[in-house]
Amino acid sequence: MNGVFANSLPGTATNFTVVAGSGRDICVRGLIANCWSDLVCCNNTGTPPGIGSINCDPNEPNSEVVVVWTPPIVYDTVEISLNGTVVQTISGTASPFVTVTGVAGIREICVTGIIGGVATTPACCTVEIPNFIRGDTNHDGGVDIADAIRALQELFSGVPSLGCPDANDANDDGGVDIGDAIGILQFLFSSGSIPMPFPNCGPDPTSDGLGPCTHAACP
Ligand SMILES: [Ca+2]
Ligand SMILES: [Ca+2]
Repeated sequence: MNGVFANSLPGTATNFTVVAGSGRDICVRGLIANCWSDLVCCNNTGTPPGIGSINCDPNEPNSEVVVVWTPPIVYDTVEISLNGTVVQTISGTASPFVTVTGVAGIREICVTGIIGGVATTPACCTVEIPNFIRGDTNHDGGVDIADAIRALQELFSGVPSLGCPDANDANDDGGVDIGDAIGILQFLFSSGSIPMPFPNCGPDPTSDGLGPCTHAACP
């Protein structure tokens, strides 16, 4: 295969199986009375079997996702990509799981097997780890008086939320209420502070029951 000896079979053999898509020149010759026949070759261009199903388990406070898959064959290597960029490459004989770090926001993770230089169809999952600026109620990238006003409007004037309750939870107590508007005002005008990830975009370091988060300032 690809110019390298792979196997020797009895003269009565009529078939030999290689992994589909190994992409190599496969050549056969016969030996009789100490004389070799000419080589007869073909190119194995089939598509190797895909990686199968994968499971993605987000660890939200650490911005990590544990990815586990069940490879049907042993690949040469396995590539793990995050939003289309390969972030890890492991040996096909390594245990079929990795931890992908630095995941924040809505992201697609894909696992692709590579064998003989041919890539399988990737198996993908989509994970969502909240990525937001705490206290930035109006999603403009900073925290100022407009965020306190917006928080009050959402609570008392029917103004719709912009889709990230974690950002509205300015005091990080796991709920959205008047205390968050007060928290923003105390941060702006007295000695109050706003918990992480403020002032940056980031995940929520404390678990809570607040729903999904999409924050315009943290794509
Ligand atoms: Ca703001
Ligand atoms: Ca709160």
